[in-house]
Amino acid sequence: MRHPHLFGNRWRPRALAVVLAAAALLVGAATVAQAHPTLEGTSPADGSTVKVVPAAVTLTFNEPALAVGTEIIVTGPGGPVQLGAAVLVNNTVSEHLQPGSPAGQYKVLWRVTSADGHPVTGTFSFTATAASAGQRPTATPTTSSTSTPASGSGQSPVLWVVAGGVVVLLLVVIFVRTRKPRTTQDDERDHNS
Ligand SMILES: [Cu+2]
Repeated sequence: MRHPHLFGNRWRPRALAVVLAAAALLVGAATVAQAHPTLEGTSPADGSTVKVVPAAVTLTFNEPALAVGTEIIVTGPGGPVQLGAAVLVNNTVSEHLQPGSPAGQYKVLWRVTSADGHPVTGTFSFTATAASAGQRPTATPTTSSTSTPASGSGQSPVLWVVAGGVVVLLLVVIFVRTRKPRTTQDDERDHNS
C-alpha cells in the first residue's frame, strides 16, 4: 500500500479488501489494453528542410490514437500556425497549418492519447525555405475545442471499463463512509468472521 494515509484508520479490513479487489480489476483491465502508440514517422521528417511550409504536418503511429486529448502545436518564426483540431485517420494524426505561414524553422509539439487513455508526447522540427501560399488569417485563430472524433473502428472499450471502475470505487467509498459500526457486538462479529 503506497498511500495508507488516504484510507484513514476508520476503514475496516473488509472494506479495504473490497477496494483492493476493485483496484485489481482496474489494473487487470489496463493490462489488457494495447501498448502505447509509438511514432513511426513524421511529415515533414524530423530535422529536414522543405521548400515551402506544408499545408499540414502528419504523424504516423503504429496504432490509432484517441481524439480526446490529442493535440498538435506547430510554432514557426511568427508564432503558432496550427489550424483547428488535429485530424485522426487510421494510424495518422494530422494538423493543418495556416496558409501564408512564413519561412523558417518550425517546431512541432505533439500529444496523442493512447487507447488506454494515457497521453504520449514528443516533439520534432523542420525548416521551410519559403512561406506557404495564401494569406495568413489576421484574426486570432479560433481555438475550437471540438475535436474530430475518430471513427468507431479501432477504438478500445477499455476507457469505458476504467471509467466504470472509477464509478464503482466511488460507490464503495460512499458505502463504506456512510456505513458506521452500529454496536460493539457488530464489531466483535466482524473481527471473528
Ligand atoms: Cu497506458
